[in-house]
Amino acid sequence: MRSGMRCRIICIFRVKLRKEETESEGAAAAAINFMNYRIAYERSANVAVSGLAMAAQRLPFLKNLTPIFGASGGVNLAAPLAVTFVGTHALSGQSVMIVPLNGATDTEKVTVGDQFVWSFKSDQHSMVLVDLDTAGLVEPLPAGLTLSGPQSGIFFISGIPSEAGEYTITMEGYRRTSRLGGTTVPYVLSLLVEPGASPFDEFLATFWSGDDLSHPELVAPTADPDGDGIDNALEFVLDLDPTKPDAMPGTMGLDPNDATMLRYEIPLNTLAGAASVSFQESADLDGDFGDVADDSFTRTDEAIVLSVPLARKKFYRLKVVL
Ligand SMILES: [Ca+2]
Ligand SMILES: [Ca+2]
Repeated sequence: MRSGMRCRIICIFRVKLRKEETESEGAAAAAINFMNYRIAYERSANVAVSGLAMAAQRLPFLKNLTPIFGASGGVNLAAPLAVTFVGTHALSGQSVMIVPLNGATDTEKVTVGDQFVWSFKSDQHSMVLVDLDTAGLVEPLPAGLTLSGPQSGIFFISGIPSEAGEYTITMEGYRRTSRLGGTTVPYVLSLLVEPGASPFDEFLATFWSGDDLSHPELVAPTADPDGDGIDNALEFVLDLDPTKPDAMPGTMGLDPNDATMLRYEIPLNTLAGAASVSFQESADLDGDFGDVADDSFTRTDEAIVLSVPLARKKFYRLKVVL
């Protein structure tokens, strides 16, 4: 019974191969090897005949499937799901494909803030339109990237990504703007956008390099290697030099519009916009500092300004959280 079943299946595929007239002898041999795997699986799992019909429809593509099976080896690769999910864009010869250019692949990586260009065309006709499958997402492209083209038949996904994440971009090209006929097989691009160095890290890298950047006593946010009492996080937010002693910057005086108010303005590093900056106050240096109310200071990209009623004695300090 077993040998009879096996023979019958192989015959089905030989007939199919001749009918299609698209595959070489090598492909026919590959098809038979592939079926041996399937038979091994089906004997153990008792899969119904419908599974064979599915495999038969896939026959023109077997030449492309076999390297994937060969890499997996053994009985495992006989699982029907492996057949179903082999990337359709990798199959050639039967359909119009989207083809990445300039050595690009379907798995790419870019860092936030870096320029990214991924160009592609179709392997047969010229595409005039490309749709991005949103797959339920509002925006299939990472923030900062756009789809453009065609320019001489070439489309581009390009720009400077601004948000880290893993993106699956499914695209489909059309020969006509009506989207009728001439459609490519969907192409799936997996794009990993890695977070870039933080502004604080970049700040440190302008003062130290190499191994120094891995020494916490030099580069930790709370370190104060120049001993000026201003830790590195503050040196960054105030745009000072963490390797040379600095005085605390800023101007203090009466508010020109209200002589009962104290005004203390401290310039800030415009690259530290993501850092939290606020004031704390205390009646003496021994007591606990408490947060100054939000409406008592104003922060912009360039400065933070404290505005509080004059007091006989009060201590303020700047609080920074990177
Ligand atoms: Ca310092
Ligand atoms: Ca300093």
